[in-house]
Amino acid sequence: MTSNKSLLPWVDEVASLCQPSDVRWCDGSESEYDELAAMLVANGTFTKLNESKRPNSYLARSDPADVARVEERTFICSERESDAGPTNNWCDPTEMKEKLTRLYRGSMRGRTLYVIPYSMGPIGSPIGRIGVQVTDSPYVVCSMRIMTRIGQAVLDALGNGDFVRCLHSVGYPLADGRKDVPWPCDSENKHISHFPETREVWSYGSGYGGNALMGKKCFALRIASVLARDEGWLAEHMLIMKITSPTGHIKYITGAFPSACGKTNLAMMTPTIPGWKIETVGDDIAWLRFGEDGRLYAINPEAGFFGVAPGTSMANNPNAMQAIRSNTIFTNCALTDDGDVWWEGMTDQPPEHLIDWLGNDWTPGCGRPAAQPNSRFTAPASQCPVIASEWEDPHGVPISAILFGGRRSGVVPLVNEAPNWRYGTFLGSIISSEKTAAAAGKVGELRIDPMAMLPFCGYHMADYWAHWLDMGEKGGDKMPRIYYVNWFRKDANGRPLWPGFGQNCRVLKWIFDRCDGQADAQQTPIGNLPLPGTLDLDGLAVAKADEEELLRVDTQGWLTLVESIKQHYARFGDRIPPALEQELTGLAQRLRAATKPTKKLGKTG
Ligand code: GTP
Ligand code: SPV
Ligand code: MN
Repeated sequence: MTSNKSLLPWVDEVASLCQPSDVRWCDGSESEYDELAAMLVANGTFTKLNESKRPNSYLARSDPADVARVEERTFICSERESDAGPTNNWCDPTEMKEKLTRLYRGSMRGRTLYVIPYSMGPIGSPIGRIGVQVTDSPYVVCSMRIMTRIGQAVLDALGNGDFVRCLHSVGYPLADGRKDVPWPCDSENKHISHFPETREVWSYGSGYGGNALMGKKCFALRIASVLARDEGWLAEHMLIMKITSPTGHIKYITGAFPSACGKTNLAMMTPTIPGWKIETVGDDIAWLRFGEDGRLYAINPEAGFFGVAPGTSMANNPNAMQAIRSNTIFTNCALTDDGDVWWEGMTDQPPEHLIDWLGNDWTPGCGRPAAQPNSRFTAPASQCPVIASEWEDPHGVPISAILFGGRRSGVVPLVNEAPNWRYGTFLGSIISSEKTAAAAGKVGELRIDPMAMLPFCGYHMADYWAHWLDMGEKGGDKMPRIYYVNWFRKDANGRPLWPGFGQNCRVLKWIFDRCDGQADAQQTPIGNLPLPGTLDLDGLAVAKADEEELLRVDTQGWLTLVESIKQHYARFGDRIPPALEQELTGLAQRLRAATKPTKKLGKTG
């Protein structure tokens, strides 16, 4: 099994603390998956979907108190509080471990402890990393088998090497005759705790998504961002896509958008301009490193999609719909009378009857959503019809451009190019977005979510920006170009101005051409915008006035934004990199002088 000198003692230690009735090492085989899935069906966690409609697929309904990531229960327990910074919840690591040790004591009684060795990135990739998750949730085992690469091959690759220790318990022991429930959790006592110095994650009380699938946000972002800082690379909340132009030229682009703001949809979109091709490398997380040629290369550390279900349809994301046709776990979606799944936006007309995500009868017009707004599908990336052939290249793909984006009904234009890495880093540091159902809390509230990493950066946010600037210094003119995009701008009456989804390729085409010095731009106080008429809107019914509004620099809106950025930056005190302060001052000055006419740039300007 394993000869790793620290793995066996660690598993023994966890077992003696959590007191499971059994310990099982996961081999990652299909038969193991089938056995666990059958057990989950018997226990009521899974409903097997109609085999002829959705082969080898299941629907899980969670506890209504466990439906999303819990940011207020997420902690960065660095030794020094100042290393966690003002955007993270901090707790002294010794104190947190004492507290969690009390919660973990006996927390797996009556259950099996599963040991999941997993690889983030292709097994053996020089950029990849290994983690071991110990969990008492078979739902998590099944999900991890889709989302990561698990099993004996990982132990073989690990040898006696280092791994990230991830301890997870749903916190629902079956002691003293207590009966199991379909979705065990301890929602009152959830803790998602990270120990960056010792590369550990201790998660307790939740079985859902990023709280429980440790490879995702806990390891691949919070712990990995610390590794990346220490080792000179980047761990980012980014999709990775491959774009092929009609002349056969290829570029790879990454994009950071906050949770539920369009990464999965952009990564596998069907472009509407003839001759262009989009393929998927990753839909949520990117690890980026300098290659031998000095360029930045990205790998997708994951092996599956944990995608937002509502809004996904054959009309706007056929590739996702095909990726989830089989071998998929659905969580908190609605169940149709013929044993399939449904969610808001899947079809124009809802079915006449459903079982909603809470297990109740549902009919159209009843006033309740049938699927939970953060309901999700868990599907193998290999099933995506437009998965790029190089998606598992252990060396990654070279990146030409990085997009930042958010959900903003106003102020932020459709696309804006940073003239250089430093200003691009500044734009990343100020992206703001309306909150979504991906995290517990109020939806729609505007918040600044730097680099879409607010809930995922494992250290001080200002140090993280300094690291970005430092990477730019190292990479020089080989760094990707940076763009700030917004698919969600509305007019004064709340009408969306931009159709989004496959039509976003029009913006991607402009970016692609800009990278080659083939598209015109105009310099504005906030950055380089498409010169009117340069965005290819052929065949698209966007009114001239709407196009102007999409590309309008809302000077007043930006001046107000500058004030909120000042407050945002003030939170970081003197740890804020001076370069970003200078970019902010420069932006404010240009906005104040904005009454002057704009300057036309040539194709390479
Ligand atoms: P996480 O997995 O939480 O990180 O989300 P994500 O960034 O991958 O977002 P995703 O692509 O799943 O989209 C979230 C929601 O936004 C879905 O309901 C989509 O239908 C919707 N959406 C995605 N792209 C667009 C777009 O271009 N325009 C509009 N209007 N909605 C979009
Ligand atoms: C996100 O919230 O950004 C997600 C879902 O991708 S979760 O895995 O729950 O973090
Ligand atoms: Mn995400």
